[in-house]
Amino acid sequence: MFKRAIVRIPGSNFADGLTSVDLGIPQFDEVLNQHARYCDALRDCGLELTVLEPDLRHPDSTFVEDAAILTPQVAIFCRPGAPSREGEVAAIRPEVERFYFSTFTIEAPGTVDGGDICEAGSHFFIGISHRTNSEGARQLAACLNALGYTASTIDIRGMSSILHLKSGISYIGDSTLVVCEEMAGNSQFSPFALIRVSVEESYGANCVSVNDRVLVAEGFPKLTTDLQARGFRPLILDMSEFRKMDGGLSCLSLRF
Ligand code: CIR
Repeated sequence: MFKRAIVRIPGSNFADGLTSVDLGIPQFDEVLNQHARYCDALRDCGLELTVLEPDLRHPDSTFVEDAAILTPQVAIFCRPGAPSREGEVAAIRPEVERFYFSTFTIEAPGTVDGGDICEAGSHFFIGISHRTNSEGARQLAACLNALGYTASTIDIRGMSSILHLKSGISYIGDSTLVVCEEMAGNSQFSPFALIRVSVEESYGANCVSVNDRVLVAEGFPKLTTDLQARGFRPLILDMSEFRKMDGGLSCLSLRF
């Protein structure tokens, strides 16, 4: 069970962040509304939130998930692969250290974005992407192994529709992975039950299990029905403005 989450309110320069999609410019009022509803949803799931002020030095800093990986024992600080995001780690470090005595930091030349890291019980999938490199994956796997977890890598660099590993897969508990079609054939997923997300609903594959609910983006009825059929309880949130900046549900919080 998660007890807490850290989020950061989007800054007024949110639209200056990185994006690879052509879905228009985010409307800032609506960005704030959607973020507020996301925070309310986490509270409804029983979490106590630490809400950080906007950080105008880093337009992408509302995507807090990319700066750290929180395990029950240790907080791992990432080294984001995009130069414009590197400073986000120093900014969030003291906020995370309020809750963690034990930390580990990915060092150069390693790069790791938290969005590439999918915890699935005692195993971690590490995406090798245009943000997370092999050296970062090696350092992270060594840290996780020392904590008693197993880890393996998945190369997503050839998948043009996916920025981060977790854009395409989510672990939602009960040995179940939600997986986009492009990744569903990966033999590493064979120990898991799969909920496959059709190409049309592929953005929905980034969902988040929070205690007894699964946060799911609005507009993906087939995925929502499939989750319900397997006994999960979807909580639907409008993510249209974050999607314009390549963001998904998981990126907006650090849950622990
Ligand atoms: C970026 O390109 O870094 C941000 N605009 C979006 C980051 C989304 N994070 C995530 O999927 N974990």
